Amino acid sequence: MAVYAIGDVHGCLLELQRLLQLLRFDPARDRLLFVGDLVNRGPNSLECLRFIRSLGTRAEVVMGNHEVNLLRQMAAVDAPPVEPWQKTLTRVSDRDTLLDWISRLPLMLQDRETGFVVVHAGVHPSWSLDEAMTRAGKVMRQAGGLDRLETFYAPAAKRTVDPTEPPDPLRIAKDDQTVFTRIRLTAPDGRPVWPEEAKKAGLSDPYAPPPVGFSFQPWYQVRRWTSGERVVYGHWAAVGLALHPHSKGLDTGCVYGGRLTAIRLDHPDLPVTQVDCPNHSRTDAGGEG
Ligand SMILES: [Mn+2]
Repeated sequence: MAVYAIGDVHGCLLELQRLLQLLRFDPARDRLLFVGDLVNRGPNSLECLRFIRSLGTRAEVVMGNHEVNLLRQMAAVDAPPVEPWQKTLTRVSDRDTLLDWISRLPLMLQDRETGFVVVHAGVHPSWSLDEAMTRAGKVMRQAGGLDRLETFYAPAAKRTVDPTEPPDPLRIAKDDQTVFTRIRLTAPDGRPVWPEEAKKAGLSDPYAPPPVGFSFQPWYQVRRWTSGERVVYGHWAAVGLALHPHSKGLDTGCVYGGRLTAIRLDHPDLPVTQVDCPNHSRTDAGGEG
């Protein structure tokens, strides 16, 4: 019995299947936890969704920013699909089944057996893991389900925010979803810093790891970890494999010609397992992720 976490797949189905062979993954005995970004950029996004969903309870997935983008795309009726496979998705008979499944993917999982937390990009340094879990659940209650494409993901009408009004729960949920799926750099006080701000502050490549001593640092270095906290995440291919005592970063850039990585969460000190992905050569690894 083994529990594996697997990095960002991005439609690289063949590499995923090679990795599972290498692990001798047995769905009768083992479990898989995916850090999100199953789709986009790579060649087999639709097949990845179908395959991973077909594993039922043996595979758990958290939502990545590419799943969020996909749901937004599908909710915006006039917007042309950004990738050809999304056009196919709109026509296949399991469209609704797949979109409903994706919309219900949690932003955060707490794996009882291994004690690991799974998220796509990270956990806000100012949130305890309990608070993060509560926030993730609130987002899910607003955003989970095919019928929420219209209410949660469709582009909102522009309206002026009145600072005297209490914060809008929908706005909070969308912001929290962004934190779980996109956080990388934070200010010393834990506030997330998005690429535009990092660039203005002098970071020439706001997607690359910042130099030592720079005012903004990765969320996992800013966070004051409590003993026993362990988080596995993806999303930051430009940093690559990032194994620290409390945090394990698994995005090793499969779709950019890097590797697809698995780690055993029930034995996190064992060496990781990786497959090379020489057939992929996306060159925008430093981009949005
Ligand atoms: Mn990502």
